[in-house]
Amino acid sequence: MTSTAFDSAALSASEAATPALALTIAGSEATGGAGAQADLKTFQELGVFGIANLTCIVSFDPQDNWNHRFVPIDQQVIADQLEATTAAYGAASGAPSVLDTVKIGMLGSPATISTVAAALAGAAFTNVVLDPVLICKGQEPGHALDTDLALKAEILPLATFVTPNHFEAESLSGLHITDVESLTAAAVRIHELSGAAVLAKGGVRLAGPDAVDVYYDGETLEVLSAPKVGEVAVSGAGCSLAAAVTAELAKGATPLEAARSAKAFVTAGIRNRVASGAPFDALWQGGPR
Ligand code: PXL
Repeated sequence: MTSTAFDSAALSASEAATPALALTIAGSEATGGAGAQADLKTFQELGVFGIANLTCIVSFDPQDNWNHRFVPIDQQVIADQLEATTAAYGAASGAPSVLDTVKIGMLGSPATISTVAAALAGAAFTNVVLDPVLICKGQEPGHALDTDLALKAEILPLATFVTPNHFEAESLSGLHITDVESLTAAAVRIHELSGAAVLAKGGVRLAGPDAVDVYYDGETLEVLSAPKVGEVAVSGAGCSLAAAVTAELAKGATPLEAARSAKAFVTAGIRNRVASGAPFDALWQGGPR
C-alpha cells in the first residue's frame, strides 16, 4: 500500500476541521502577483478555503512597457461560475460551512459589474469586501469612466468593507489627498457614501518614512502605520490586503481586527517580496512565515 492511500484513509472528511470559506470575484493576473492568484494564496495562507470566480484575464505586455492586456470573461460564464459557487456553498446549499464572505476585485466593465451586482443581490453575504480597482496600469485616469461610475452606483452600496488606494480614495471621495489628514477626510467621506468600513491606503503615495493607512467605520478611527519598505509599490499588495481582510472576516474577526491583521500580513509579504524579469516585485504571501 502506498503512503498516499494510507494517509487519505486515515483522515476522513468528517474528522477534518471544516475551514471558513471565502469567495473572490476577480481577474486573473497571469504572472501570479495580483488578482485572483494573490487572493487565493492569501486565503490559503490564512487558513481559509478559497474559491475564485474569474471576471477577466490580464496579461502584462513586456513588449509595451508591461501595460495590461485585458480580456473580459463572457458574461454568461461569469454568471455560471457564481451559480455553481452559490449552489455548492451558499445559504441554501446545505453545506456544513456556509459561504457568507466575498471579496470583489477587478471587474473591468459595466456589463461585468451588472452581472456581479445581480448575483450579489440574490445571495445574502454577510461580508462584502470591495477592492475598488478603478484603473489598470496602462489606462489613463478617466479612460474607464463608465466602469468607474457603474462600480460606484451598483457595487459600492453593497459593500460592507472598502479598501481604496490613494487614487481610488480621491476618485470615490472627490477630495485631493496629500497627507494623513486628507486621507482621513476621504475615509470619512467614503464611509458616509457607502455605509461600509473603510481602509484607505496611503501606501508609498504619501511622503514620510511610514506607509500609513486610515481605518474608519463610523465609530472607530484608527491610523495604521508601518515603516515603508522602499518607495516603490509592490504588485499584489492591494489585492493581498483586501484578501487578508476578507479571510479574517470569514474567520469571525471584527472589521477593525481584520484591518490590523491584514496590514501586518501585507507588511511581512512586502518585506519578503519576489523579484522577476518584470520591473516590479511581487508580494510573497508566505512572508509572515
Ligand atoms: O492590483 C490590481 C489588480 C487587480 N486585479 C488584476 C490585476 C491587477 C493589477 O495588475 O491585474 C487582475
